[in-house]
Amino acid sequence: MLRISPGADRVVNQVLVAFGANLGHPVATFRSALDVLVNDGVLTNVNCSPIFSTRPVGGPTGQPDFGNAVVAAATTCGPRELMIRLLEVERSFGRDRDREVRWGPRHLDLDLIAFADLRYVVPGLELPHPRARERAFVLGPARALPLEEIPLSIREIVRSFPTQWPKEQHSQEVFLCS
Ligand code: PH2
Ligand code: MG
Ligand code: MG
Repeated sequence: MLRISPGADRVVNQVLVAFGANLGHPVATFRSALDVLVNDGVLTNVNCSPIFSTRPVGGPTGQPDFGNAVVAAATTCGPRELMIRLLEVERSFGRDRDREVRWGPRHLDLDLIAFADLRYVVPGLELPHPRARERAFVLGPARALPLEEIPLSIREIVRSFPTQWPKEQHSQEVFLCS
């Protein structure tokens, strides 16, 4: 008899997720948040860029520098389901959207940058992320991922990203994520 394990019929998709934080301890937060996402089965086959220290783009002046990283991974979640899981993890690491300033300080920001080669727009989620290619704090870490570690379905999106960005947005590689 053919036995099908639970979830075996779920489609696997490749995704790119950007991590950002400038409150608390971004490096420790990224590692723990990634552990949660992997242990909960939300993400598998994870490849994490180094973590970069970046100057804040937008938001209030004087806020701390950010830690930023980009993760290429697989998921069996659909795009909306994945976004909901990412928002839950943000909350569990201290993010309080009711109190924060737009583009201001935050404990954890998890942005879905690409979901396979899907083009998708619903309220609260646009794919690929509409501002990713303008943001050095996404481009730098994404460019630091070896292309061969980026699954084919999202490699073209990463390859299409600019390779240069304004000098004032240059960032510094600080830690390995794993
Ligand atoms: N996120 C923002 C706004 N500005 N700047 C940097 N350097 N890194 C971020 O992750 C970031 C930002 C909104 O999410
Ligand atoms: Mg976000
Ligand atoms: Mg963001």
